[in-house]
Amino acid sequence: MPPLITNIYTADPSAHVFEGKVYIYPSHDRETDIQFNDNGDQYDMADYHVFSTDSLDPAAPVTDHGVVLKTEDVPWVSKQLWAPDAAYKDGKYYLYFPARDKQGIFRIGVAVGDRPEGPFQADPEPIRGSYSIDPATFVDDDGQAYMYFGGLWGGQLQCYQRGNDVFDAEWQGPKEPSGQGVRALGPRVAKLTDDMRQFATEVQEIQILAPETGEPILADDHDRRFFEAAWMHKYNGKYYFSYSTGDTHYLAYAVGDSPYGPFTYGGRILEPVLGWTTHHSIVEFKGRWWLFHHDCELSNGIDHLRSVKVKEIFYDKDGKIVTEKPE
Ligand code: FUB
Repeated sequence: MPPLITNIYTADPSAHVFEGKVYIYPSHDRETDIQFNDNGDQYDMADYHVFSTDSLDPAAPVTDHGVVLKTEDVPWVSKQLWAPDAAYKDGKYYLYFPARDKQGIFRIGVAVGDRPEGPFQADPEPIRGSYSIDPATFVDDDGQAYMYFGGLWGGQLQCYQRGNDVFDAEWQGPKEPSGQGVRALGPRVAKLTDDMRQFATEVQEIQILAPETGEPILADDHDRRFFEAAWMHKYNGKYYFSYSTGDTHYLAYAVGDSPYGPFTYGGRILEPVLGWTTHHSIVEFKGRWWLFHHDCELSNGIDHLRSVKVKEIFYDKDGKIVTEKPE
């Protein structure tokens, strides 16, 4: 399947339907001399573009709205504008983005605009109490917004084992708690304030449960444990939390009855693609469901030069996500 966007390298697509069109908020990958490492230093992105399309037909044009935010626009950022997301509420559009602050610690920022394609004006400080990477915002049917976030290794989630917002530099780099019976670190969630610019509640850890035991998935269950790339969508009244398993390169999902979980592991949405990372979003458009993701086929396998793709997904009669249309 060819990439959706070919004029620049793009990754980590967060897709939303705004004003009847699909808007895509991806990372903008760029060339670098930084060598591949497990800390992700080679993902050295410096700005964001926004894309939109009227149709997900493979032949339909995709508009690049150009640069909507860059490192120099955000006073607290030092480098690495990683996977963003966007949200709409009460007439405003919000662009959420993780980046390293001047101390090298990942925080999550917000920028506000009047249009889905920007421009966006960044708040001068990151969201208070934010940390790690990969923000995914979900606005529930009652209008309450939630932010899911977190990512291991270079994403620094393992640095917060002493409680929220206490950064432990000892755990920096490609390592995470392990050992027999050790629970996997969970993604995080917090409600957002009505103005969408701060956390309204304490950050909570989310539990992903193994269906066979009803217990939290363990840290050495690499095929199913959370690594990064959180996404939330709702289908038939159920909350679907989906994520990347990181070093095993799957996209997986888990289902729950509340935006806070717990979520019970449901299966895989995408098998490994070309490239180390895998990241995604799921959105309904014109009555069909779509998985946006990325791979490295366009760059012939260069890990930090990725391209956004899209494919249709389906639900079976039990609400399981399937990649082929059920009979
Ligand atoms: O694009 C940089 C990082 O790679 C993202 O934040 C992760 O989800 C992974 O895709």
